[in-house]
Amino acid sequence: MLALVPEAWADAFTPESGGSPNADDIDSLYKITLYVGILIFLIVEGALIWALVRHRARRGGPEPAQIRGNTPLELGWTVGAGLILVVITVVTFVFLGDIENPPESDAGGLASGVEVASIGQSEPPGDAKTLKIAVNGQQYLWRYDYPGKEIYSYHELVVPIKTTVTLKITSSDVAHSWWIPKLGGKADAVPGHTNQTWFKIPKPGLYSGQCAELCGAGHADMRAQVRAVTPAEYERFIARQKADIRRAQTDLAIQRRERGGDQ
Ligand SMILES: [Cu+2]
Repeated sequence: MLALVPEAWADAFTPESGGSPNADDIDSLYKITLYVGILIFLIVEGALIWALVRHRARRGGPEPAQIRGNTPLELGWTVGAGLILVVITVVTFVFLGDIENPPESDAGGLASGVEVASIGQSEPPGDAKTLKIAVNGQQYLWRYDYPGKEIYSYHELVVPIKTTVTLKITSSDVAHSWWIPKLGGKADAVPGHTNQTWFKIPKPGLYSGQCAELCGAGHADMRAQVRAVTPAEYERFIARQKADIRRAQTDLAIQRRERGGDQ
């Protein structure tokens, strides 16, 4: 019954993709290597089975030729395997740049120049036009700090579509791992160290994932969610979140004063 759940299959034999260009590139790279592997497997196993059948011992048949070593053949498959390795290495490096380096946001995304400044974010040169979110893993939840003063959320990260979002990932207790399969590779969240990853989501949607590093008794509950919305909805979310946090702080201050100030 567990195997019948569609989610259990995800993309069965290949990485999930479709939420972000880097996830698509990882998926393509994986498939290229997988298909080369399948082709070689079929050739090797095919030749083996063919030889077993063709040259099997027959009752009363002649003694088969006893062959030891074949220099051209041995050189051939050594050089052949080397060449395949070189090709896979070159193809990997062709993809690697696009997987690692965050691209610019698309037209219609949030972080395109002026808007970035308006949400209180200063851009270091050479690192322009991405929305930076600080991700913090904690037993057993994820906290997201958005650009601007004291705007954060837990569990669900809300981001604008068509916008390159770079994540600075760390942890405040033990090692966790950030992973939303459809949005790209996983990144470890390690105390005292910051890892970076990115995604750019083309259309509104909900993407879910799960902490991918056994981090304690509540690890199974340490899920994560990314909600992609239009830039306008994102701005509204930020404004609402800001107001909610401020109201909670004011309420707390009032409560403290009513109880006598020192509690
Ligand atoms: Cu965990």
